Amino acid sequence: MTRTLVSGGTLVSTTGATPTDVLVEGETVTALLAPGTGEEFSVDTRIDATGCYVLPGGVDVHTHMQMPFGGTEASDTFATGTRAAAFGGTTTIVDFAVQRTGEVVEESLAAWHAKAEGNCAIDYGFHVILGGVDEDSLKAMDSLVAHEGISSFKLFMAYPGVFHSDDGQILRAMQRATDNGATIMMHAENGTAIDVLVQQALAAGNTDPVFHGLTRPAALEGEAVNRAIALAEVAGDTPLYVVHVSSSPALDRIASARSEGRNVFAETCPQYLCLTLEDHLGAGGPGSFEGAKYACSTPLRSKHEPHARDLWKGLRTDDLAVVSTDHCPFCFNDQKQLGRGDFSRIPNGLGLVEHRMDLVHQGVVDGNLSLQRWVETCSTTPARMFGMYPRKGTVAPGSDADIVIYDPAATTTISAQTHHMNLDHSAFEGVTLQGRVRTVLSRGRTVVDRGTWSGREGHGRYVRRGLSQYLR
Ligand code: DUC
Ligand code: ZN
Ligand code: ZN
Repeated sequence: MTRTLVSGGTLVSTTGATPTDVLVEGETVTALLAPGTGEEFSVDTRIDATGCYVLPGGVDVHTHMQMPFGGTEASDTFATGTRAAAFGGTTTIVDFAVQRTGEVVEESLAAWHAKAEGNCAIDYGFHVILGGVDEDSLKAMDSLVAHEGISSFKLFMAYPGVFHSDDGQILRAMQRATDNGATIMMHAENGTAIDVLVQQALAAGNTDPVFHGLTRPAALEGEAVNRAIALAEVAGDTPLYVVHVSSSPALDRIASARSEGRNVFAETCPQYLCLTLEDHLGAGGPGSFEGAKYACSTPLRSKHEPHARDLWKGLRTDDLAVVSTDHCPFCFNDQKQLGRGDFSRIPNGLGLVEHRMDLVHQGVVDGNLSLQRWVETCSTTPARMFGMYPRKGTVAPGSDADIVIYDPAATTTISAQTHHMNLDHSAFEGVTLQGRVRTVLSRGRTVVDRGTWSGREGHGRYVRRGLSQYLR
């Protein structure tokens, strides 16, 4: 069994930042050592982490690799997307297997396994999107929880005719989840009302990308979050996890449910912390299609309203527990063009799996978040929220040796020319951030070192997950 010693670094965890050496044997962390005391061990590899943070590999619990969506398919495969994730310090993803109305859930899941197996560079798990809630899919939830390591199901209050579930279907799925312990993940936007606004905007000749955001107002995110919280209460306090929270009204309702002690949890994504409706979705002004790069749902919010400030605050107070990416990349030169002349046809999604750790670290540098909270929101809590802790999300004896050595003194400049995602543009083109991923270990194997790839497709293994570890 190979032995690796990571020495000289500062181990950052949810509770502190302490000079610590880390001993790895095979795929597992076997000891945390006082600085310098590892010298007595005979090891195969020594990694000098002097001046660097040593942290648990990032856990991104919201990705869509090669997902068919919006008339096309997300441009990262499991191979390209997991490699890019590793370059950015993420060592586990949880992707969404999609069941559409009429499809057998187990068959949809098998199709996602077939896409991922043998192709992933890092470990991966699956949630299941239930596009069709009926007797069969409800039954399937039980067996996926019991036998397949799937403990979370995503429902959509948006996208009528595609993924949308009505309130009755949502209630039934929540009741089932109350019984089997699963978490319901909710895309909370009032899709029926949004569709009216979209049709009215198009009829008025408002076709630019910015109207994607203007027709999905924050009030309709807040309304949907409120309804989801009420339905989860009626279903017996079902564990509810609201995905891609983008706005103050949505966050307010989550905070108030949490203050009542409810099993309500939420994530946000870097795009909502860093990008805006005016500067990005509205880029180039009237007549420009540039903003299509930034069309995602929930949408980017106005810089003239306090959404981003409130989201950072929510991350500090734990009303937002997790930062994920909702990585769902579509190339500008062909895929995004589907929406030229009609914003409602722009494939929704941004490619960010590579940049989450750096972007949130910049929040630490800017004073928005503590160093410990960076690790907590990007690694430890997502692992616990989705039943992977302590195997993932911590550097501790017995945990998988998923380790990032991060140089806070170096910088990262983001560009489509240099990123590793299969994407012809970047939402953060030309942006320079403080901090840089130096070395990444996935289950004890060095996969990235100073920008050089030494990983392997197929190294990544499927992670069977347990129930959320946050329930009362
Ligand atoms: N939102 C996106 O922007 N893309 C994928 C699906 C979703 O809900
Ligand atoms: Zn969604
Ligand atoms: Zn998503």
